[in-house]
Amino acid sequence: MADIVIINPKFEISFWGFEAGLRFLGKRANLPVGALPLLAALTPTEHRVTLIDENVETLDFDRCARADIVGITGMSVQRRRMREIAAELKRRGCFVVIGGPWVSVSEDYFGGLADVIFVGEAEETWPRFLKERQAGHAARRYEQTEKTDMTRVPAPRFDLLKMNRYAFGSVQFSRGCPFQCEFCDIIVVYGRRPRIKRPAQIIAELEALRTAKASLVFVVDDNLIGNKKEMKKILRDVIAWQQAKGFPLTFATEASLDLADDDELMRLMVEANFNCVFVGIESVDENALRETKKIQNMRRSGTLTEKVRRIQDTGMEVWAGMIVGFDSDTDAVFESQRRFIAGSRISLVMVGMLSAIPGTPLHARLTREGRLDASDSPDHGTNVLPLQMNREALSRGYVLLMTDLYEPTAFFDRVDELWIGGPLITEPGWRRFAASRPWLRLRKQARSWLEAVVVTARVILQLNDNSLRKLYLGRVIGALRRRPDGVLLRLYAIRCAMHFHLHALTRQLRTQDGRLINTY
Ligand code: B12
Ligand code: SF4
Repeated sequence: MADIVIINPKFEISFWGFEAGLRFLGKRANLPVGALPLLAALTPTEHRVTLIDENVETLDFDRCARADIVGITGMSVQRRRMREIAAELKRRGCFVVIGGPWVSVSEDYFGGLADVIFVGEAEETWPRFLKERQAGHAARRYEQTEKTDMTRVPAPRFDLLKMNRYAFGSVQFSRGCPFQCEFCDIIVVYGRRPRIKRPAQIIAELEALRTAKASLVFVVDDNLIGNKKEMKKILRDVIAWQQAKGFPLTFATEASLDLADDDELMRLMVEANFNCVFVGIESVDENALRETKKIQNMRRSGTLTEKVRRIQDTGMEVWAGMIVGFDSDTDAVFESQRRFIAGSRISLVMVGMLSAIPGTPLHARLTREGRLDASDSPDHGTNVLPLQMNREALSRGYVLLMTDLYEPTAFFDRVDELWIGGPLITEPGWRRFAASRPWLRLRKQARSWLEAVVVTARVILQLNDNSLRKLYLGRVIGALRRRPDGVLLRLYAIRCAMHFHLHALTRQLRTQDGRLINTY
């Protein structure tokens, strides 16, 4: 038997980390990373596993030093902390193994600090490593030859995490994405063939989340709709489960923009109670989309704005990813993105400077062209040397764009245009079901009102910026007057908390000279 500790290191501040807004939700992190509870479930029961998420609890190095194996996971925005932790563990004589999205694309990053590394998925290699180590002949590097068969993945051990400290629960329906965007490492590591769990696996995980009293759940798929036909079947099962249980969960996820071309798929998502979908739009310029092979976003069934509106009109909010710094971008890109977003009713938009993640076709091309900054902390926030702008102009334009987007009035005008001013209602799937069930309606509305009041009160009482406090309160009262609905008000109050994070993030971007956070 081995005593195993697996660590999720502290994240650096990032767009989706929501670090500055979490206290208003009474939470410490956005959601539990998928790897920790899954690795615990993959560990044979003869071993003892302890999970430590440094984002919600203290990392006790003395405890780690007593373990036989210490595992570390992490993505790009954790890589420096991963290295610090590994160094400290090595100083204490620990046996350190490292896996996850960062080491999978940057194998040499940890050098001698890792006794073993895991590249890519680990459903087969993790149990194999444990067996081989027990037998005294573990390798130094593991990589699966075949992609994981998702129909055999066990339910994650969320019971080993402090779930009440996270804002969202998490569940994974599928892995992989059929597209081939040039900058994307997801398809390099997880492949282009979407692989989906069986309905029974998914329903069991949803049931576990319900038992753990989660209400907001992020479906952590690379692209939920990679296989539309199969996903429709899954969604029908999720709808049946939601109806049988009284709609306990509200979902958010990530999907490609071709979602807008499939009415049935959008309808099924709405009926299953998906209320937000994060979409990589990247650019409004067809030349940039062509350059980066984002063909699914190119004009065929309408303009980008029309596609976004089609999704929004079903009752789902669109969150967007945008990129500046493509080869075809000139300094006009900032204004065109600003205009597009202002007219798109998208409140949450993550803009990043084009960055080349190791292992991607973009990284290979820019290496050939001699256009990469090899530093681990590039001076201007991205390792890409842009073609038609200098680096200062790119990072300056990026920071100004983010500042304009998260200027409080601009942000809340976008929120209001979507939810307050127009005919759209939040969670229409749940509402249709609850229409003939007054108790169900009442229960959810009461809970939502309470949460809306608590979050708003925290924002008002804990914020020490008077003008922001006034603005948030004014906006919430305005929303309350025009749409007195608990579910909508809860969403609105959460938007205040999210805005505060983005406001803090953009302020940090402005005041930081040299290294910019958040893009690479
Ligand atoms: C869902 C998701 C999110 C969600 C949830 C994030 C979270 N905290 O869990 C949201 C939308 C919030 C998000 C945010 C961000 N994300 Co994200 N996200 C994903 C996505 C699509 C799936 C992640 C997931 O849960 N997968 C399921 C789990 C089970 O898979 P896994 O972690 O890979 O684990 C498997 C193996 O890697 C391995 N393994 C992992 N760790 C370990 C450790 C050991 C010891 C071993 C043996 C094995 C092992 O075993 C597991 C089973 O096979 C990935 C893409 C991807 N497929 O990785 C991007 C991804 C991880 N995100 C990325 C980024 C950059 C971010 C942000 C920084 C973006 C931003 N600027 O805001 C933020 C960080 C926010 C934060 N603090 O959480 C990048 C990271 C790049 C990299 N290569 O490091 C990825 C790869 C996508 C991309 N290219 O853009 N993300
Ligand atoms: S659609 Fe998203 S996940 Fe798929 S290849 Fe493009 S960037 Fe990657």
